[in-house]
Amino acid sequence: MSKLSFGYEALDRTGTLNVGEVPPVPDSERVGLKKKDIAADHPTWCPGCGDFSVLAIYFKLIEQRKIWHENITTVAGIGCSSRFPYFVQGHGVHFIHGRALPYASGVSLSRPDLHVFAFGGDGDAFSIGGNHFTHTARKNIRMTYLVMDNWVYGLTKKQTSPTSPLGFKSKTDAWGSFDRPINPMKQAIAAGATFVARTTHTNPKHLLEMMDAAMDHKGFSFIQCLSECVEFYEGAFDASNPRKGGSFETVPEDHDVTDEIAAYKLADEGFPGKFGIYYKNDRPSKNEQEEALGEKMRAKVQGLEDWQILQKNFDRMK
Ligand SMILES: Cc1ncc(C[n+]2csc(CCOP(=O)(O)OP(=O)(O)O)c2C)c(N)n1
Ligand code: SF4
Ligand SMILES: [Mg+2]
Repeated sequence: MSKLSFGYEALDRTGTLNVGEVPPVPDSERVGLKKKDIAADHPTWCPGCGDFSVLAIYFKLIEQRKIWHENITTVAGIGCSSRFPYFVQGHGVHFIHGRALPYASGVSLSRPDLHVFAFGGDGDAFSIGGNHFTHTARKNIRMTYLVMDNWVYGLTKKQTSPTSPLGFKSKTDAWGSFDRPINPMKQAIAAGATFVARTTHTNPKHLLEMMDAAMDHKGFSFIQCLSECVEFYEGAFDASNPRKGGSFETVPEDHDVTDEIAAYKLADEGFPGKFGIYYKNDRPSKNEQEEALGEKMRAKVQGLEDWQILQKNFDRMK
């Protein structure tokens, strides 16, 4: 299949359709994009890094959910894990350290037709980006935020992160960390995230299941994904990996995902804990509420474009 004779492939990659080419095939006839269509740069991660699995599963999800190039929206902060958007052929942003969520919020609120995926690490999410995490969760802005938690700062070569366990020896805590680690699951529930799930890079099937369920959620969906840093924290998650003698247990079938207290209890279990959806509720998202407000305003001033309504409001403030 040559690129020139099949307009839609050219359209997907360049966003333009050249004169003389056949028009794009309708959405219903498109097939899911394969890895070869979505992979961009070769990942620069160390061989064996857990982040590779997350990328592979993101590709699978894109294929399975038939997300076309023009709708792929991948946002990240700074860190090894945050290099993610470079490796995906689609719209992507490698933004400021800790600031992936404000950027993703803007995209989500202004483009209701897209599902935004934000990716990052434990440092990016809970250290420098901790405040943004709290506010994006409480505002329930529609997106999926997957944190590749490796319990360390990988990119900057081994500093203590907010999820590093007590006693962890690093370049910032040569004698072992004294600081009580945060628990991302409790943090997400307490902040008001409406979908909170836990998975691991060593179980790709489960990871795909969680990402798929998160994408169906209509508010802020958070996934903590254990992702081993083989360079600076090798073996951190062995106790959760049956291939390393550990145990992988899913959330019990009778767990009520709408019960916040039950979710905290699950989150309070010692490592390796349980994997799956801990918490989920249907509180309206900011997106839905802003959309409803917009409709109400438009109904009051029929015939005006959105920018004209805004202009009128500004004029009134003068
Ligand atoms: C404002 C700012 N402060 C500090 C840094 C240095 N820095 C880059 S990545 C990083 C931590 C990354 O850790 P994490 O988010 O856990 O990602 P990982 O590399 O482990 O995937 C830090 C402190 C920076 N780039 N910008
Ligand atoms: S330093 Fe760690 S987190 Fe970064 S690419 Fe290497 S293994 Fe992955
Ligand atoms: Mg990290």
